[in-house]
Amino acid sequence: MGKSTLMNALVGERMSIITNKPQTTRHRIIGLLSGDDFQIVFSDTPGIIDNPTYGMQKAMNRFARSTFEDADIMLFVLDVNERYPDDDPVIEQLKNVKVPLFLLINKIDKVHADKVEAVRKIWTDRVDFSEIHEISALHKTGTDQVLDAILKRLPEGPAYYPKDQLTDRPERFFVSEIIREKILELYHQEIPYSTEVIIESFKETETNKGEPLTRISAIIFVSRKTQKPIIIGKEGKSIKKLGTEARKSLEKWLEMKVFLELHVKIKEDWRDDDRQLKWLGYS
Ligand SMILES: Nc1nc2c(ncn2[C@@H]2O[C@H](COP(=O)(O)OP(=O)(O)O)[C@@H](O)[C@H]2O)c(=O)[nH]1
Ligand SMILES: [Mg+2]
Repeated sequence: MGKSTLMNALVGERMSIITNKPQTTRHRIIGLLSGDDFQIVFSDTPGIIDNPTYGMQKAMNRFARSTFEDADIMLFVLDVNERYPDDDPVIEQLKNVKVPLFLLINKIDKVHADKVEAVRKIWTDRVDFSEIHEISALHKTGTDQVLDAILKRLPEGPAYYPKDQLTDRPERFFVSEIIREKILELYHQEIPYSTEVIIESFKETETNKGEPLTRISAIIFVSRKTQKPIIIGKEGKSIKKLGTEARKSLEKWLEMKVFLELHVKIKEDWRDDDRQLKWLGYS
């Protein structure tokens, strides 16, 4: 845990949503960092899910695995408190990495130094890493050193993106992610995992006082009939709270006033429906 937090720390903009729940990141998201003579293309991915049940999860695994094919440097972010059994398929995958492979022991702010040392020892014996760094992605401890190490090993080549570009995703994508982040925070159990957010319209206008205003209309798709009343809540209380929290977060991100409208629709079993998955960007 800490992949998305790390990418945000390194790119310096809020690219990926972060929650304390697993499977928050569903897509491969690119964050760009350009200097006078370099460009780093960071690729934040979902974690690999052991036993994917839904088509959506299989797609998430494909996004995660695709980085094994085209990355010049691989960063394996390990939560210092996380354990992997010896036969974990992730370990086998790491052993097959052909490019420089960094172990980043994350969340060192949460444990004593001897714990970090013990984890380092275990993983040094397990996998032949090119480098090991101890970091706190949250507090940006050790992240500058990671950046320097990446720059030292970055192959030479042309810049793929314009220097001022920060990501390959349109603004609308981040708007839907910010709403999804609030759903992950406010709802429990299966609800956030059964939900997808689609931006129906996104318009920059003005308030009647002439201040900039973005009007956003979003649809929340759930995968079962019974989930709709849960999203809405008693007398609409839950969705009202979601709307307020999401609007505040969007106003911060867009740096202007936001008018947000939320609708809930049922898309029966969308997580296993190839057509829907394609439409929702999971292919
Ligand atoms: N204490 C601490 N928490 C962290 C650190 N890095 C990430 N977290 C928290 O761990 C959780 C998961 O982080 P996230 O970046 O979404 O992990 P991902 O699933 O690998 O992308 C969030 O609640 C983060 O705030 C860290 O260095 N220290
Ligand atoms: Mg993530």
